[in-house]
Amino acid sequence: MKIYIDGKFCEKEDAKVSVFDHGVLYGDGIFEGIRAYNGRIFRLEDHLQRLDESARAILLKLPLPIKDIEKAIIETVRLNNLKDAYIRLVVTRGIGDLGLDMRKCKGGATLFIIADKIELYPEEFYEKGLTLVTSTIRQKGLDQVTPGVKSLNYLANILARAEATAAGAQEAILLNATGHVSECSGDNIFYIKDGRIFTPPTSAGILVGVTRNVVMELSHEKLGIKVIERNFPRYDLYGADEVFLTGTGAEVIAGVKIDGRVIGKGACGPITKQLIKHFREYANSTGTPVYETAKAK
Ligand code: PXG
Repeated sequence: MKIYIDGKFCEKEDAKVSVFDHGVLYGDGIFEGIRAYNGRIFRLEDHLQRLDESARAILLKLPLPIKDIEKAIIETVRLNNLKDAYIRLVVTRGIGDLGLDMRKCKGGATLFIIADKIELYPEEFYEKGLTLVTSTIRQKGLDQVTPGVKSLNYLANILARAEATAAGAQEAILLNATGHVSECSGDNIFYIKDGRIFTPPTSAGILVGVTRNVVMELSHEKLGIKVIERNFPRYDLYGADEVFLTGTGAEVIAGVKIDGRVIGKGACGPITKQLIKHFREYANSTGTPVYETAKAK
């Protein structure tokens, strides 16, 4: 496996960052999780735009222009000979001293890119759906570093996921400070009631997922259903006809049991099934080509 790190490619064993890197010392950095389908990188521009916005939000100067980061991503996938891939891009503050002062990271940000085979939920989960629990951990408020910044501070999400695992579930729902549903530890959340589709708005404290946006577009274009963004309590999920999650890793997947309550008929429902189908068709027919020079968009 070839890893990109600060302008060079090296073997996995040699891909190392310093113990003085503020990404390691403080979680001071940002990342993106991106997928490639069939030799094309899915919604690469959207991920790069979010990366750029996250960098601005944390006063981080990206080590390369976005166009060059794009080239480095494509090259990483190409060198690893991958058609379907999970790409992790990380930008840390770089090497500093033991203090908090970002000005001490004089060498500038460190950028690394890993492209690996994807690990999916087994196909049966897409038919049977996932079990979810509400986490005891609250979503960060908008007055903190907003959840919209994809920062290297994922401890709350990791601990929420651990609660799900301990409860025999696959994902955890995070409520925000007002008790409204925000998102899951690594996915956005939607519910369907009487043919209408709802999802929490940005103001609920969410990462604005690339998959979330694609599903909102597909729902409108393919099903004629305009997704409604609104705040709701978890009780609306308990009474929903269908619940589904979206994320780069999970794609579109149903949630069929929440805090012990069975949702709808307890399996992936008809509208979620349609969205899974449309998402897969779309994902396999779009994206930035890795192995051709011609731009297919
Ligand atoms: N919310 C959070 C908190 C996320 O981390 C999403 C929503 C979905 O966003 P995208 O752009 O992917 O549709 C994410 C991203 C994993 C894993 O291993 C998942 C994410 C990040 C890191 C790891 O499942 N999801």
